[in-house]
Amino acid sequence: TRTGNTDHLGNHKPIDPPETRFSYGTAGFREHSDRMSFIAHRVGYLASLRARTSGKAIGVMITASHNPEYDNGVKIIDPNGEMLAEEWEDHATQLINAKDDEFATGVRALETELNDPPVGSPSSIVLVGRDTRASGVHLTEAVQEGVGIFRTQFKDCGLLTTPQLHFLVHAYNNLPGGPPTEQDYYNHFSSYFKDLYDRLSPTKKYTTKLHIDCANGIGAPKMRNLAAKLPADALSIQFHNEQGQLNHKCGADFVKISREAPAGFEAVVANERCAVFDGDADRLVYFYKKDNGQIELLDGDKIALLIAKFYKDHLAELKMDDISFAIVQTAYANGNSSKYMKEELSVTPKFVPTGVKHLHHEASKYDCAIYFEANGHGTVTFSDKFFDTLDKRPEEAAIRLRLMSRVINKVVGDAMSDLLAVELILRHYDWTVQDWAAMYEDAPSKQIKVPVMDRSRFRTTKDETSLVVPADLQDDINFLLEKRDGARAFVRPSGTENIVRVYAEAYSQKDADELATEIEEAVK
Ligand code: 16G
Ligand code: ZN
Repeated sequence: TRTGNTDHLGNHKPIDPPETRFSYGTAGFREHSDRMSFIAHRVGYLASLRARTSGKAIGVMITASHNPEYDNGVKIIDPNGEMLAEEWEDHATQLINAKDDEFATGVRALETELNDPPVGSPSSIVLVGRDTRASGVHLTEAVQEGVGIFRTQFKDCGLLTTPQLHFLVHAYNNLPGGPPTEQDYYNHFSSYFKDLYDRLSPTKKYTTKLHIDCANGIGAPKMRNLAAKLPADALSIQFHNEQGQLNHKCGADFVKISREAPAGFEAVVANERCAVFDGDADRLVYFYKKDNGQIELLDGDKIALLIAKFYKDHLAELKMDDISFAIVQTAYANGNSSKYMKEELSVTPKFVPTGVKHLHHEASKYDCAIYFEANGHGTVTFSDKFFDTLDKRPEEAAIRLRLMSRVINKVVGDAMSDLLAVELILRHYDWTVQDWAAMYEDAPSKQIKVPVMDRSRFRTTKDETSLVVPADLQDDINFLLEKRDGARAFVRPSGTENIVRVYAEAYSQKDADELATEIEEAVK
Protein backbone atom coordinates (compact mmCIF):
# COMPACT_ATOMS: atom_id res chain seq x y z
CA THR A 1 0.00 0.00 0.00
CA ARG A 2 1.03 3.52 -0.67
CA THR A 3 0.67 4.99 2.76
CA GLY A 4 2.23 2.05 4.58
CA ASN A 5 2.00 1.75 8.29
CA THR A 6 1.88 5.08 10.09
CA ASP A 7 1.72 3.66 13.60
CA HIS A 8 5.21 4.72 14.49
CA LEU A 9 4.91 8.31 13.28
CA GLY A 10 4.71 9.41 16.89
CA ASN A 11 7.99 7.86 17.99
CA HIS A 12 9.70 11.20 18.32
CA LYS A 13 7.26 13.32 20.21
CA PRO A 14 7.44 17.08 20.16
CA ILE A 15 8.61 18.02 23.63
CA ASP A 16 7.87 21.69 23.25
CA PRO A 17 5.02 23.74 24.59
CA PRO A 18 2.47 23.97 21.78
CA GLU A 19 2.93 27.72 21.40
CA THR A 20 6.46 27.30 20.02
CA ARG A 21 6.43 27.81 16.26
CA PHE A 22 9.27 26.41 14.28
CA SER A 23 10.09 27.72 10.86
CA TYR A 24 12.41 26.45 8.18
CA GLY A 25 14.76 29.41 8.32
CA THR A 26 17.82 30.33 6.27
CA ALA A 27 19.62 27.37 7.79
CA GLY A 28 16.79 24.83 8.06
CA PHE A 29 15.59 24.03 11.58
CA ARG A 30 17.97 24.92 14.36
CA GLU A 31 17.33 24.41 18.07
CA HIS A 32 18.80 23.17 21.29
CA SER A 33 19.71 19.58 20.45
CA ASP A 34 17.40 18.27 23.18
CA ARG A 35 14.46 19.59 21.18
CA MET A 36 15.66 18.34 17.81
CA SER A 37 14.78 14.66 17.76
CA PHE A 38 11.18 14.92 16.55
CA ILE A 39 12.23 17.60 14.06
CA ALA A 40 14.93 15.34 12.66
CA HIS A 41 12.44 12.50 12.44
CA ARG A 42 9.91 14.56 10.50
CA VAL A 43 12.58 16.10 8.29
CA GLY A 44 13.68 12.53 7.52
CA TYR A 45 10.17 11.76 6.33
CA LEU A 46 10.05 14.99 4.34
CA ALA A 47 13.38 14.33 2.68
CA SER A 48 12.19 10.88 1.68
CA LEU A 49 9.10 12.45 0.15
CA ARG A 50 11.29 14.91 -1.75
CA ALA A 51 13.41 11.98 -2.94
CA ARG A 52 10.30 10.11 -4.06
CA THR A 53 8.78 13.04 -5.95
CA SER A 54 12.05 13.76 -7.74
CA GLY A 55 13.23 10.16 -8.11
CA LYS A 56 16.62 11.40 -7.00
CA ALA A 57 19.11 11.55 -4.17
CA ILE A 58 18.34 14.15 -1.49
CA GLY A 59 20.62 15.25 1.34
CA VAL A 60 19.94 15.87 5.01
CA MET A 61 22.72 17.71 6.82
CA ILE A 62 22.80 17.67 10.61
CA THR A 63 24.65 20.73 11.86
CA ALA A 64 24.23 23.99 13.73
CA SER A 65 27.23 25.54 11.98
CA HIS A 66 28.90 28.23 14.12
CA ASN A 67 26.44 27.89 17.03
CA PRO A 68 27.47 26.22 20.31
CA GLU A 69 27.98 22.49 20.64
CA TYR A 70 24.66 22.02 22.50
CA ASP A 71 22.65 23.33 19.52
CA ASN A 72 21.96 21.31 16.44
CA GLY A 73 20.00 21.63 13.23
CA VAL A 74 18.77 19.84 10.12
CA LYS A 75 18.52 21.06 6.58
CA ILE A 76 17.56 19.42 3.35
CA ILE A 77 19.70 19.54 0.22
CA ASP A 78 17.96 19.47 -3.15
CA PRO A 79 18.88 17.12 -6.03
CA ASN A 80 21.19 19.61 -7.76
CA GLY A 81 23.14 20.05 -4.52
CA GLU A 82 21.60 23.43 -3.77
CA MET A 83 19.31 24.66 -0.99
CA LEU A 84 15.80 23.28 -0.58
CA ALA A 85 13.24 24.76 -2.99
CA GLU A 86 11.01 27.36 -1.38
CA GLU A 87 7.65 25.57 -1.67
CA TRP A 88 9.19 22.68 0.23
CA GLU A 89 10.24 25.00 3.02
CA ASP A 90 6.54 25.67 3.50
CA HIS A 91 5.75 21.94 3.56
CA ALA A 92 8.50 21.53 6.12
CA THR A 93 7.30 24.36 8.35
CA GLN A 94 3.76 23.03 8.27
CA LEU A 95 4.68 19.47 9.08
CA ILE A 96 7.06 20.34 11.91
CA ASN A 97 4.41 22.47 13.60
CA ALA A 98 1.74 19.77 13.42
CA LYS A 99 0.74 18.50 16.85
CA ASP A 100 1.48 14.87 17.51
CA ASP A 101 -2.03 13.70 16.69
CA GLU A 102 -2.15 15.86 13.54
CA PHE A 103 1.03 14.52 12.02
CA ALA A 104 -0.38 11.42 10.34
CA THR A 105 -3.22 13.46 8.80
CA GLY A 106 -0.71 16.10 7.67
CA VAL A 107 1.40 13.44 6.03
CA ARG A 108 -1.56 11.98 4.17
CA ALA A 109 -2.70 15.41 3.00
CA LEU A 110 0.75 16.25 1.70
CA GLU A 111 1.10 12.92 -0.11
CA THR A 112 -2.24 13.50 -1.78
CA GLU A 113 -1.30 17.06 -2.73
CA LEU A 114 1.86 15.68 -4.34
CA ASN A 115 -0.06 13.03 -6.29
CA ASP A 116 1.11 10.08 -4.23
CA PRO A 117 4.74 9.85 -5.31
CA PRO A 118 5.89 6.24 -5.78
CA VAL A 119 7.37 4.24 -2.94
CA GLY A 120 10.52 2.16 -3.36
CA SER A 121 11.98 3.66 -6.55
CA PRO A 122 15.62 2.54 -6.71
CA SER A 123 16.80 6.03 -7.66
CA SER A 124 15.22 7.70 -4.61
CA ILE A 125 17.62 7.86 -1.72
CA VAL A 126 18.30 10.10 1.26
CA LEU A 127 21.96 10.77 2.08
CA VAL A 128 22.64 11.96 5.60
CA GLY A 129 25.75 13.72 6.85
CA ARG A 130 26.61 15.29 10.19
CA ASP A 131 29.20 17.53 11.77
CA THR A 132 31.15 16.64 14.91
CA ARG A 133 28.38 17.44 17.42
CA ALA A 134 27.76 14.50 19.78
CA SER A 135 23.99 14.86 19.31
CA GLY A 136 24.45 14.20 15.59
CA VAL A 137 24.58 10.45 16.20
CA HIS A 138 21.08 10.04 17.61
CA LEU A 139 19.68 12.68 15.26
CA THR A 140 20.98 10.60 12.36
CA GLU A 141 18.95 7.68 13.74
CA ALA A 142 15.89 9.91 14.04
CA VAL A 143 16.29 10.94 10.39
CA GLN A 144 16.73 7.31 9.40
CA GLU A 145 13.50 6.32 11.13
CA GLY A 146 11.69 9.16 9.40
CA VAL A 147 13.09 8.12 6.02
CA GLY A 148 12.06 4.54 6.75
CA ILE A 149 8.37 5.34 7.23
CA PHE A 150 7.74 4.70 3.55
CA ARG A 151 10.78 2.48 3.01
CA THR A 152 12.85 4.98 1.08
CA GLN A 153 16.54 4.10 0.75
CA PHE A 154 18.83 5.69 3.27
CA LYS A 155 22.57 6.09 3.42
CA ASP A 156 24.47 7.31 6.45
CA CYS A 157 27.45 9.20 5.02
CA GLY A 158 28.81 9.83 8.51
CA LEU A 159 30.93 12.84 9.39
CA LEU A 160 31.11 15.43 6.60
CA THR A 161 31.40 19.16 6.16
CA THR A 162 28.15 20.72 4.97
CA PRO A 163 29.58 21.52 1.52
CA GLN A 164 30.87 17.97 1.15
CA LEU A 165 27.33 16.65 1.49
CA HIS A 166 26.12 19.22 -1.06
CA PHE A 167 28.86 18.02 -3.40
CA LEU A 168 27.92 14.36 -2.92
CA VAL A 169 24.22 14.98 -3.56
CA HIS A 170 25.04 16.90 -6.71
CA ALA A 171 27.47 14.23 -7.89
CA TYR A 172 25.00 11.45 -7.11
CA ASN A 173 22.37 12.94 -9.40
CA ASN A 174 24.47 14.56 -12.06
CA LEU A 175 27.71 12.69 -12.63
CA PRO A 176 28.19 9.36 -14.38
CA GLY A 177 29.76 6.41 -12.58
CA GLY A 178 28.76 4.67 -9.40
CA PRO A 179 27.70 6.36 -6.17
CA PRO A 180 30.18 9.11 -5.34
CA THR A 181 32.29 8.96 -2.19
CA GLU A 182 34.05 11.43 0.03
CA GLN A 183 37.27 10.53 -1.80
CA ASP A 184 35.74 11.88 -5.02
CA TYR A 185 35.45 15.24 -3.31
CA TYR A 186 39.16 15.31 -2.46
CA ASN A 187 40.13 14.00 -5.89
CA HIS A 188 38.04 16.62 -7.66
CA PHE A 189 39.30 19.68 -5.82
CA SER A 190 42.91 18.58 -5.42
CA SER A 191 43.31 17.65 -9.07
CA TYR A 192 41.95 20.93 -10.44
CA PHE A 193 44.03 22.76 -7.86
CA LYS A 194 47.14 20.94 -9.07
CA ASP A 195 46.40 21.60 -12.74
CA LEU A 196 46.08 25.32 -12.12
CA TYR A 197 48.96 25.41 -9.66
CA ASP A 198 51.26 23.84 -12.29
CA ARG A 199 50.45 26.65 -14.72
CA LEU A 200 51.20 29.57 -12.39
CA SER A 201 54.55 31.33 -12.48
CA PRO A 202 57.05 31.14 -9.61
CA THR A 203 56.39 33.73 -6.92
CA LYS A 204 58.60 36.22 -5.11
CA LYS A 205 56.30 37.61 -2.44
CA TYR A 206 53.58 35.02 -1.94
CA THR A 207 54.57 32.55 0.79
CA THR A 208 53.21 29.05 1.25
CA LYS A 209 52.94 29.26 5.03
CA LEU A 210 49.33 29.25 6.13
CA HIS A 211 47.65 28.87 9.53
CA ILE A 212 44.14 27.40 9.67
CA ASP A 213 41.70 27.73 12.57
CA CYS A 214 39.40 24.71 12.26
CA ALA A 215 36.95 25.96 14.93
CA ASN A 216 37.41 22.58 16.67
CA GLY A 217 35.04 21.18 14.09
CA ILE A 218 34.67 18.86 11.15
CA GLY A 219 36.93 21.08 9.02
CA ALA A 220 39.95 19.76 10.90
CA PRO A 221 40.00 16.12 9.76
CA LYS A 222 38.53 16.94 6.36
CA MET A 223 41.01 19.69 5.54
CA ARG A 224 43.81 17.34 6.55
CA ASN A 225 42.43 14.79 4.07
CA LEU A 226 42.35 17.41 1.34
CA ALA A 227 45.76 18.87 2.17
CA ALA A 228 47.31 15.41 1.92
CA LYS A 229 46.36 15.32 -1.76
CA LEU A 230 47.74 18.74 -2.71
CA PRO A 231 51.15 19.09 -4.38
CA ALA A 232 53.76 18.82 -1.61
CA ASP A 233 55.24 22.29 -2.05
CA ALA A 234 51.98 24.17 -2.65
CA LEU A 235 50.94 25.00 0.90
CA SER A 236 52.63 24.58 4.23
CA ILE A 237 49.69 24.42 6.61
CA GLN A 238 49.79 24.69 10.36
CA PHE A 239 46.50 23.45 11.83
CA HIS A 240 44.97 25.02 14.95
CA ASN A 241 41.86 24.25 17.03
CA GLU A 242 41.27 20.68 15.98
CA GLN A 243 40.12 18.99 19.18
CA GLY A 244 38.72 21.50 21.69
CA GLN A 245 35.25 22.82 22.35
CA LEU A 246 33.40 23.45 19.11
CA ASN A 247 33.33 27.11 18.00
CA HIS A 248 34.43 28.22 21.46
CA LYS A 249 36.51 31.40 21.21
CA CYS A 250 37.44 30.41 17.69
CA GLY A 251 36.00 30.00 14.23
CA ALA A 252 34.86 32.37 11.51
CA ASP A 253 31.89 33.82 13.37
CA PHE A 254 33.93 34.54 16.51
CA VAL A 255 36.70 36.26 14.54
CA LYS A 256 34.32 38.22 12.34
CA ILE A 257 32.24 39.56 15.23
CA SER A 258 34.91 40.04 17.90
CA ARG A 259 37.74 41.06 15.56
CA GLU A 260 40.11 39.15 17.79
CA ALA A 261 42.51 36.35 16.96
CA PRO A 262 41.03 32.98 17.92
CA ALA A 263 42.27 31.10 20.97
CA GLY A 264 45.22 28.93 20.03
CA PHE A 265 46.86 31.64 17.92
CA GLU A 266 48.86 33.21 20.76
CA ALA A 267 52.16 31.98 19.35
CA VAL A 268 51.45 32.98 15.75
CA VAL A 269 53.67 35.91 14.80
CA ALA A 270 52.59 39.15 13.15
CA ASN A 271 51.83 39.33 9.43
CA GLU A 272 51.42 35.59 8.84
CA ARG A 273 48.41 34.53 6.80
CA CYS A 274 45.65 32.89 8.85
CA ALA A 275 42.47 31.28 7.50
CA VAL A 276 39.44 30.56 9.68
CA PHE A 277 36.63 28.02 9.14
CA ASP A 278 33.35 27.79 11.00
CA GLY A 279 32.02 24.65 12.74
CA ASP A 280 30.73 22.94 9.59
CA ALA A 281 33.33 24.45 7.22
CA ASP A 282 31.05 26.39 4.92
CA ARG A 283 32.41 29.79 5.95
CA LEU A 284 35.87 31.19 5.46
CA VAL A 285 37.55 34.40 6.58
CA TYR A 286 41.21 35.32 6.78
CA PHE A 287 43.17 37.56 9.11
CA TYR A 288 46.69 38.46 10.11
CA LYS A 289 48.05 39.91 13.30
CA LYS A 290 49.30 43.44 12.94
CA ASP A 291 52.42 44.70 14.68
CA ASN A 292 50.24 46.49 17.23
CA GLY A 293 48.69 43.18 18.32
CA GLN A 294 45.29 43.84 16.73
CA ILE A 295 44.13 41.81 13.78
CA GLU A 296 43.44 42.83 10.23
CA LEU A 297 40.34 40.91 9.14
CA LEU A 298 39.80 39.82 5.55
CA ASP A 299 36.16 38.83 5.58
CA GLY A 300 33.72 37.51 2.99
CA ASP A 301 33.65 40.89 1.25
CA LYS A 302 37.43 40.87 0.80
CA ILE A 303 37.29 37.29 -0.48
CA ALA A 304 34.53 38.28 -2.92
CA LEU A 305 36.62 41.15 -4.22
CA LEU A 306 39.73 39.06 -4.66
CA ILE A 307 37.84 36.44 -6.63
CA ALA A 308 35.93 39.12 -8.55
CA LYS A 309 39.17 40.81 -9.57
CA PHE A 310 40.51 37.50 -10.88
CA TYR A 311 37.36 36.87 -12.92
CA LYS A 312 37.09 40.44 -14.21
CA ASP A 313 40.75 40.51 -15.27
CA HIS A 314 40.39 37.22 -17.12
CA LEU A 315 37.07 38.03 -18.76
CA ALA A 316 38.53 41.36 -19.91
CA GLU A 317 41.71 39.77 -21.25
CA LEU A 318 39.62 37.25 -23.18
CA LYS A 319 37.14 39.96 -24.25
CA MET A 320 34.25 37.74 -23.20
CA ASP A 321 31.77 40.60 -23.35
CA ASP A 322 28.73 38.41 -23.97
CA ILE A 323 29.16 36.70 -20.60
CA SER A 324 26.90 38.36 -18.03
CA PHE A 325 28.73 38.97 -14.78
CA ALA A 326 27.51 40.03 -11.34
CA ILE A 327 28.49 40.36 -7.71
CA VAL A 328 25.83 39.73 -5.07
CA GLN A 329 25.96 41.10 -1.52
CA THR A 330 23.74 41.71 1.50
CA ALA A 331 23.19 44.74 3.74
CA TYR A 332 26.05 43.51 5.94
CA ALA A 333 28.57 44.09 3.16
CA ASN A 334 31.10 46.72 4.11
CA GLY A 335 30.29 49.95 2.28
CA ASN A 336 33.83 50.28 1.00
CA SER A 337 33.71 46.84 -0.61
CA SER A 338 30.67 47.86 -2.63
CA LYS A 339 32.39 51.12 -3.50
CA TYR A 340 35.49 49.29 -4.73
CA MET A 341 33.33 47.06 -6.91
CA LYS A 342 31.72 50.06 -8.56
CA GLU A 343 34.80 52.20 -8.92
CA GLU A 344 37.59 49.72 -9.58
CA LEU A 345 35.79 46.77 -11.13
CA SER A 346 32.92 48.69 -12.76
CA VAL A 347 30.39 46.27 -11.32
CA THR A 348 27.43 47.56 -9.32
CA PRO A 349 26.66 44.93 -6.70
CA LYS A 350 23.18 43.42 -6.41
CA PHE A 351 21.71 43.41 -2.91
CA VAL A 352 19.53 40.62 -1.53
CA PRO A 353 18.32 39.59 1.96
CA THR A 354 20.56 37.60 4.31
CA GLY A 355 20.77 33.85 3.73
CA VAL A 356 22.62 31.90 1.12
CA LYS A 357 19.51 30.87 -0.75
CA HIS A 358 18.78 34.51 -1.62
CA LEU A 359 22.32 35.17 -2.80
CA HIS A 360 22.51 31.94 -4.74
CA HIS A 361 19.17 32.57 -6.40
CA GLU A 362 20.20 36.03 -7.61
CA ALA A 363 23.62 34.79 -8.72
CA SER A 364 22.06 32.02 -10.81
CA LYS A 365 20.57 34.63 -13.13
CA TYR A 366 24.01 35.40 -14.61
CA ASP A 367 26.55 33.46 -16.66
CA CYS A 368 29.07 34.05 -13.93
CA ALA A 369 28.37 35.59 -10.54
CA ILE A 370 30.24 35.90 -7.30
CA TYR A 371 28.26 36.00 -4.11
CA PHE A 372 29.53 36.33 -0.57
CA GLU A 373 28.10 37.26 2.76
CA ALA A 374 30.42 39.37 4.88
CA ASN A 375 30.48 36.47 7.35
CA GLY A 376 32.46 34.39 4.86
CA HIS A 377 29.80 32.27 3.20
CA GLY A 378 29.95 32.41 -0.58
CA THR A 379 30.97 30.99 -3.90
CA VAL A 380 30.86 31.57 -7.67
CA THR A 381 28.09 30.30 -9.92
CA PHE A 382 28.41 29.53 -13.64
CA SER A 383 26.02 28.91 -16.52
CA ASP A 384 26.52 26.20 -19.15
CA LYS A 385 27.18 29.00 -21.62
CA PHE A 386 30.10 30.15 -19.49
CA PHE A 387 31.81 26.77 -19.73
CA ASP A 388 30.82 26.23 -23.38
CA THR A 389 32.37 29.56 -24.32
CA LEU A 390 35.55 28.87 -22.36
CA ASP A 391 35.90 25.36 -23.77
CA LYS A 392 36.28 26.82 -27.26
CA ARG A 393 39.09 29.17 -26.28
CA PRO A 394 42.68 27.95 -26.46
CA GLU A 395 44.33 30.90 -24.68
CA GLU A 396 46.21 30.42 -21.43
CA ALA A 397 43.84 32.84 -19.68
CA ALA A 398 40.88 30.70 -20.75
CA ILE A 399 42.53 27.57 -19.39
CA ARG A 400 43.25 29.29 -16.09
CA LEU A 401 39.72 30.56 -15.82
CA ARG A 402 38.27 27.14 -16.58
CA LEU A 403 40.44 25.44 -13.99
CA MET A 404 39.66 28.07 -11.36
CA SER A 405 35.98 27.56 -12.01
CA ARG A 406 36.41 23.86 -11.19
CA VAL A 407 38.37 24.56 -8.01
CA ILE A 408 35.31 26.44 -6.80
CA ASN A 409 32.37 24.49 -5.36
CA LYS A 410 29.66 25.96 -7.57
CA VAL A 411 26.73 24.43 -5.68
CA VAL A 412 27.41 26.07 -2.31
CA GLY A 413 29.86 28.19 -0.33
CA ASP A 414 32.65 25.89 0.80
CA ALA A 415 35.44 26.96 3.17
CA MET A 416 37.89 24.35 1.87
CA SER A 417 37.41 24.98 -1.83
CA ASP A 418 37.21 28.75 -1.29
CA LEU A 419 40.52 28.50 0.54
CA LEU A 420 42.09 26.72 -2.45
CA ALA A 421 40.74 29.43 -4.76
CA VAL A 422 42.06 32.26 -2.58
CA GLU A 423 45.50 30.67 -2.33
CA LEU A 424 45.73 30.17 -6.10
CA ILE A 425 44.66 33.75 -6.77
CA LEU A 426 47.17 35.19 -4.30
CA ARG A 427 49.81 33.04 -5.98
CA HIS A 428 48.67 34.18 -9.42
CA TYR A 429 49.05 37.86 -8.51
CA ASP A 430 52.08 37.11 -6.35
CA TRP A 431 50.44 38.93 -3.47
CA THR A 432 51.00 38.81 0.26
CA VAL A 433 48.00 38.87 2.54
CA GLN A 434 48.87 42.53 3.16
CA ASP A 435 48.65 43.28 -0.57
CA TRP A 436 45.24 41.67 -0.60
CA ALA A 437 44.07 43.60 2.48
CA ALA A 438 45.16 46.83 0.80
CA MET A 439 42.65 46.44 -2.05
CA TYR A 440 40.44 48.71 0.05
CA GLU A 441 40.22 49.76 3.64
CA ASP A 442 37.10 48.58 5.50
CA ALA A 443 34.76 51.32 6.62
CA PRO A 444 34.75 51.11 10.44
CA SER A 445 31.83 48.95 11.52
CA LYS A 446 30.39 47.33 14.59
CA GLN A 447 28.00 44.43 15.07
CA ILE A 448 26.20 43.68 18.33
CA LYS A 449 23.93 40.76 19.20
CA VAL A 450 21.06 41.80 21.46
CA PRO A 451 19.17 38.97 23.19
CA VAL A 452 15.40 39.43 23.01
CA MET A 453 12.41 37.51 24.32
CA ASP A 454 10.61 37.36 21.00
CA ARG A 455 12.46 38.21 17.85
CA SER A 456 9.31 37.95 15.74
CA ARG A 457 8.39 41.39 17.14
CA PHE A 458 10.93 42.83 14.68
CA ARG A 459 10.15 43.00 10.99
CA THR A 460 12.24 44.66 8.29
CA THR A 461 11.79 45.85 4.75
CA LYS A 462 12.79 43.34 2.08
CA ASP A 463 16.33 44.68 1.79
CA GLU A 464 16.64 44.47 5.59
CA THR A 465 17.98 48.01 5.89
CA SER A 466 15.09 49.40 7.94
CA LEU A 467 12.48 48.21 10.43
CA VAL A 468 8.80 48.22 9.58
CA VAL A 469 7.95 47.11 13.15
CA PRO A 470 8.52 48.51 15.73
CA ALA A 471 8.23 51.76 13.82
CA ASP A 472 9.27 53.94 16.75
CA LEU A 473 12.54 52.03 17.03
CA GLN A 474 13.26 52.84 13.39
CA ASP A 475 12.50 56.49 14.17
CA ASP A 476 15.07 56.34 16.97
CA ILE A 477 17.64 54.86 14.61
CA ASN A 478 16.95 57.52 11.99
CA PHE A 479 17.41 60.17 14.63
CA LEU A 480 20.76 58.69 15.69
CA LEU A 481 21.86 58.53 12.05
CA GLU A 482 21.01 62.16 11.38
CA LYS A 483 23.57 63.17 13.96
CA ARG A 484 26.35 61.37 12.07
CA ASP A 485 27.31 62.27 8.57
CA GLY A 486 27.93 59.29 6.30
CA ALA A 487 26.88 56.69 8.86
CA ARG A 488 24.74 53.65 8.08
CA ALA A 489 22.99 51.35 10.52
CA PHE A 490 20.20 48.81 10.70
CA VAL A 491 18.59 46.30 13.02
CA ARG A 492 17.34 42.92 11.89
CA PRO A 493 16.05 39.85 13.72
CA SER A 494 18.34 36.86 13.45
CA GLY A 495 16.97 33.90 11.54
CA THR A 496 19.02 31.46 13.57
CA GLU A 497 19.15 32.68 17.17
CA ASN A 498 16.81 34.44 19.58
CA ILE A 499 18.58 37.77 19.13
CA VAL A 500 18.41 40.84 16.99
CA ARG A 501 21.53 42.04 15.25
CA VAL A 502 22.62 45.65 15.28
CA TYR A 503 24.94 46.75 12.47
CA ALA A 504 26.54 50.18 12.32
CA GLU A 505 29.07 51.71 9.96
CA ALA A 506 30.66 55.15 10.29
CA TYR A 507 33.73 57.22 9.43
CA SER A 508 35.55 56.30 12.62
CA GLN A 509 35.58 53.18 14.75
CA LYS A 510 34.61 55.26 17.76
CA ASP A 511 31.55 56.55 15.94
CA ALA A 512 30.56 53.09 14.73
CA ASP A 513 30.92 51.64 18.24
CA GLU A 514 28.94 54.49 19.81
CA LEU A 515 26.23 54.31 17.22
CA ALA A 516 25.86 50.55 17.67
CA THR A 517 25.71 50.89 21.45
CA GLU A 518 23.12 53.65 21.28
CA ILE A 519 20.97 51.52 19.00
CA GLU A 520 21.46 48.55 21.31
CA GLU A 521 20.09 50.67 24.16
CA ALA A 522 17.12 51.65 22.01
CA VAL A 523 16.38 48.00 21.22
CA LYS A 524 16.43 46.93 24.87
C1 16G B 1 22.57 31.02 8.18
C2 16G B 1 22.77 31.19 6.73
C3 16G B 1 23.78 32.26 6.46
C4 16G B 1 23.34 33.54 7.12
C5 16G B 1 23.08 33.32 8.56
C6 16G B 1 22.44 34.52 9.12
C7 16G B 1 22.73 29.47 5.07
C8 16G B 1 23.31 28.18 4.63
N1 16G B 1 23.25 29.96 6.17
O1 16G B 1 23.74 30.58 8.81
O2 16G B 1 23.86 32.44 5.10
O3 16G B 1 24.33 34.51 7.01
O4 16G B 1 22.17 32.25 8.71
O5 16G B 1 22.21 34.29 10.44
O6 16G B 1 21.86 30.04 4.44
P1 16G B 1 21.24 35.23 11.22
O7 16G B 1 19.90 35.14 10.56
O8 16G B 1 21.34 34.70 12.60
O9 16G B 1 21.81 36.61 11.08
ZN1 ZN C 1 28.42 27.11 8.71
